[in-house]
Amino acid sequence: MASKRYYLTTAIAYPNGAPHIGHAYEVIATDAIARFMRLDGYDVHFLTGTDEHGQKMVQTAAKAGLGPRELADRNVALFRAMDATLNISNDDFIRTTEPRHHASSKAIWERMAANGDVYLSKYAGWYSVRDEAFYTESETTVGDDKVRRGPSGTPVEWVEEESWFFKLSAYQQKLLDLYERVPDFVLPKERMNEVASFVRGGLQDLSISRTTFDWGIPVPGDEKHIMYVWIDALTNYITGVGFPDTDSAMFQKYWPADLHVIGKDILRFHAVYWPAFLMSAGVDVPRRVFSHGFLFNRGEKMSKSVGNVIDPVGLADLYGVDPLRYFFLREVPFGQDGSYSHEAIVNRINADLANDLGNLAQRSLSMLGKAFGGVLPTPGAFSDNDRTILAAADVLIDKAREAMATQQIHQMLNAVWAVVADANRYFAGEAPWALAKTDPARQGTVLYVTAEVLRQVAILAQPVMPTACGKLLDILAVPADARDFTRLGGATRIAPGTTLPPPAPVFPRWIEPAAE
Ligand code: ME8
Repeated sequence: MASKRYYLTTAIAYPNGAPHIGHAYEVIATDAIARFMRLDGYDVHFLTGTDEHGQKMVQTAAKAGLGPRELADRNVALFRAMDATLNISNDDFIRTTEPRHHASSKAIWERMAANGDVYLSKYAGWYSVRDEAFYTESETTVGDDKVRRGPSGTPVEWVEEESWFFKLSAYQQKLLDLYERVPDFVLPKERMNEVASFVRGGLQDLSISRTTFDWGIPVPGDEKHIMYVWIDALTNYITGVGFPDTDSAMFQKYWPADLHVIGKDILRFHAVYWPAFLMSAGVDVPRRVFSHGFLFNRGEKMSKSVGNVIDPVGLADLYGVDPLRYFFLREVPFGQDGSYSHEAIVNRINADLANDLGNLAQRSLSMLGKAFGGVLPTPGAFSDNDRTILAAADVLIDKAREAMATQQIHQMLNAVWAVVADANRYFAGEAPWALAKTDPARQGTVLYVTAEVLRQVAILAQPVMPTACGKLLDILAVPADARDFTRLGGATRIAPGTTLPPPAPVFPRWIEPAAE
């Protein structure tokens, strides 16, 4: 079914260094959304990759005594390794140095030029290499240190050279119309308002080529110019689905993209420039740009045992991949800034995972093992308490879909963990351990209801913790083909009579290593 397809992307990272925690956060969040949509029956295409051209790459490479290609190759290997470690389920990884991307960037340029939106002039103004962005004089300030900086605080340098320009000014009204027609084109909403007021303030034409270095994609018909890196970078999103072959099955199926996930520092490129380029090229605009916040280390020592680990692969090794994924997505409301620290991570691991979910699973399933030989009993008539907790589990899928429709991943997790808390209260209140002698049938019903709630929780938390929830579903003996979202909401229940394997702990506690 055509409507059940979903195309989502991360930003493509500059491979001028090793991946950092911000890169990990973005790809983890996008992966959770991709997995959620797949489990919800969508045919998903998930693209990530690297943005390899531009002056920043040239400068960083030169400092390291490398060519830009060599620097990219080294770091791309680290990005791919990080994605593998973090269990990222991307369908493709694009490098902007690939021939398919050069062809696609040339094609979008030619389409914009054919539409009359590209002209030759001279650029004289400020440029931040760190941001790869042009700034007007009024956007810059000179600090006490006499260094002139752009609005993001990065140093700018004076650039004066012949340049091709894009008629961005011609797109002001069309962009405002887009924002009005699609009010959630940018989320969170506050960010949409900021973008719209920026555009209402007027748009200047954009310099889109450089002549002072040659690490980039040559401008068609004027090869002494290379494209401004953002023209080529943004185009990766259509290259990834087969552009310029707009008749290809890939392009037909997946474009326009449903979601570009990016950080707040690059919103203007995605919400202003990118739709304008696409309109000019006669290509549909994406459906949504979600701008996430920034993550900050609270600055403390991350672990007594490993020292100051802050690289994402080190953190995953230390805390475990799924606990780390859970921590970021539960702790930081998606769209807002957040901070992370050893203490905060350990707190989530021990409170939410080991205590709330892990203990409930371990206690109820080992009781099932002892009292019923691991065979899930047929429940008796449900009591009001049984019906209440089952109903809470049954509405979770609706709540989760509602939260995820606007990428509120933390809300989805909040809803699931509220049911975990309810289930713990239910379990404590029903005291099934005390029923073993007095009313074994009732004990069986309580354990059955608990297992059913655990099943729904485990299915719903899979997008965030794929491996751990897979293990939990294994010990609940849920067949591999019965773990998608069609199995939620009370349509099916965990099958009585199933023999469960002996329970193994899925969410270990963090135990602080003894101080030396
Ligand atoms: O901007 N916390 O690449 P990049 C959260 N190549 N997210 C962060 C972050 C932090 N501390 N630091 C960076 C680029 N990010 C361009 C993108 S897309 C066509 C081109 C996010 O490697 C940042 O906001 O500097 C961006 O979404 C992504 O990491 C890559 O940043």
